[in-house]
Amino acid sequence: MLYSKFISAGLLSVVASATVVPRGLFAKDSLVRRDIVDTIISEDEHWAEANIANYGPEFFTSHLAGQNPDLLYIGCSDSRVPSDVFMNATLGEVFTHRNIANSIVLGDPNTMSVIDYALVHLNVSTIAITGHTGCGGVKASMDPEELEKSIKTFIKPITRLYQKNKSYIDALPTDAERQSFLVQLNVMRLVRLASNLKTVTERWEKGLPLVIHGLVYRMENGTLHDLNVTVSSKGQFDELYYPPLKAQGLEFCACS
Ligand SMILES: *[C@@H]1O[C@H](CO)[C@@H](O)[C@H](O)[C@H]1NC(C)=O
Ligand SMILES: *[C@@H]1O[C@H](CO)[C@@H](O)[C@H](O)[C@H]1NC(C)=O
Ligand SMILES: *[C@@H]1O[C@H](CO)[C@@H](O)[C@H](O)[C@H]1NC(C)=O
Ligand SMILES: *[C@@H]1O[C@H](CO)[C@@H](O)[C@H](O)[C@H]1NC(C)=O
Ligand SMILES: CC(=O)N[C@H]1CO[C@H](CO)[C@@H](O)[C@@H]1O
Repeated sequence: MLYSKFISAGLLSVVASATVVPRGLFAKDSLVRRDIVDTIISEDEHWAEANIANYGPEFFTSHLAGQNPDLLYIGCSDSRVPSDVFMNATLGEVFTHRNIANSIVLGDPNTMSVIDYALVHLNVSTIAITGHTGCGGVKASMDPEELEKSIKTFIKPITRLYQKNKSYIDALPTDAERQSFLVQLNVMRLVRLASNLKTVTERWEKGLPLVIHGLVYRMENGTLHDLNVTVSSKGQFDELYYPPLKAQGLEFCACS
């Protein structure tokens, strides 16, 4: 099957680590709330001083005139998927939007304003829509009944995606495979949806470059995985990537 590679490639494998992971600065058992803020203020002071020591005051002042990032990153809010950290990005490089399950929900002014601002005002040339293995929002979308209304509403498009492909997903052998597959299918859905947004198609109509990528971050080992559903012109997703999915009996809407 054409897309069966997606299933095994994204598998969750839980590996017990023998080495000692650096202790969290904000470990809940040792700090009260006030200490957390003291900690971030003092950690920030060290970070700012170290950057000035290494690169000079221009490390900060060179950015005062404005930003000119090339990349819009859309990812999950999950604390274990910190995009600037895993991309080793520095100031001015990445315009970032993170929310529950790296969603783009039509009619949500938060996400839409980020996308419109990035495209129209910042002129970014690349969008990276990035899911991740072990995504709690995607997992919850398969059984959303007990969730708070705000969350249930926000992830409803993923619930619909699951329901539309339920018998396929349910037939996968393990929970980890079901979730991993839905994470990947959801990113594909979002690449398709993004490629139909007005500000996106307008940019293409003007002949400006814009490439939209679908990626998955693997929490197991910190690597980014390209789903190879890259689009750089109008209609490309439907031409290249949707037909083989449809032929397999998988489907999703570009409309929610
Ligand atoms: C992160 O990027 C900086 C340059 O911005 C580089 O000096 C550093 O080696 C990079 N870190 C890693 C782990 O690659
Ligand atoms: C926007 O970026 C493209 C390259 O990605 C460049 O050709 C164009 O001149 C830029 N437009 C503005 C207004 O900066
Ligand atoms: C990370 O994990 C994936 C599968 O879980 C594997 O295919 C990939 O090679 C791993 N990469 C590294 C650098 O360990
Ligand atoms: C995407 O393409 C790269 C490079 O050709 C390949 O290594 C990777 O396995 C592909 N990913 C999927 C999901 O097919
Ligand atoms: C390929 C496949 O099994 N597709 C299924 C996705 O789920 C829906 C709803 O359960 C089925 O109708 C499809 O056949």
